[in-house]
Amino acid sequence: MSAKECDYSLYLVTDSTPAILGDKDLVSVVKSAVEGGVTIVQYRDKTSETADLVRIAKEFHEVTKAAGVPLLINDRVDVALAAGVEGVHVGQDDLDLETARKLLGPDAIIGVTANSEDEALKAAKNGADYLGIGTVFATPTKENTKSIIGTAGVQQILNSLASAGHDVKTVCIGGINASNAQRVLYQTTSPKKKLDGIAVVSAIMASSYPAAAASDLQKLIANPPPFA
Ligand code: TZP
Ligand code: MG
Repeated sequence: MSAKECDYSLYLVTDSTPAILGDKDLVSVVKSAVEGGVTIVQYRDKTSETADLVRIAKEFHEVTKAAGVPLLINDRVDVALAAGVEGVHVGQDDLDLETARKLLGPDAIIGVTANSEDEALKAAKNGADYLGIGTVFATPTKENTKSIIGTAGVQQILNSLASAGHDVKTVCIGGINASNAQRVLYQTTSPKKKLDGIAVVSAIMASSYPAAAASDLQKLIANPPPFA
């Protein structure tokens, strides 16, 4: 399976802040999460210096590569290139998708944050491999988010992507954990399109048992929700 055809079902976004990571070792948490069943990892770090970002990205990559799990870098195309990882995730205020694609090439995985139908349609049209849709629920992990769109907002975005004929992959993010993951998947699904996965930060990064947290989430995702 090429990196492009990757499994988005359980998408881990890392967080190195003490409020979430506690005194755990960052690379060990990622290793445990991958062992527990995370299928794709995004290294998100808003504070480290560039040289540290590249060094940590390379450490992550040793772990993810061995497991066949793609590694993406948040915001920083230069760091992705320097570390030789599989791709990037860019927000609406980051380097634009077209430039990121030019720099990284056709085989790179490029994801874009989408908060609205317009943002989603534009990113899909411009060749994003996947969209990170959100914020679904309010979360202390990222307080300065734009609007909270709920599961209904995610479903509306999925519907308009399907109506426009886009088969872009989709995950959603924001406040998702083991107690609501199945509901999120169920409530966002429409006859036209369903999410390819869920993205979490604190549900895994803040856990004292990241491998168990990941495998519990993976079981919930893999089993049909009991709502239907
Ligand atoms: N983008 C939208 S919400 C969010 C990001 C990076 C943080 C999600 O964190 P958590 O802990 O999974 O709610
Ligand atoms: Mg960003």
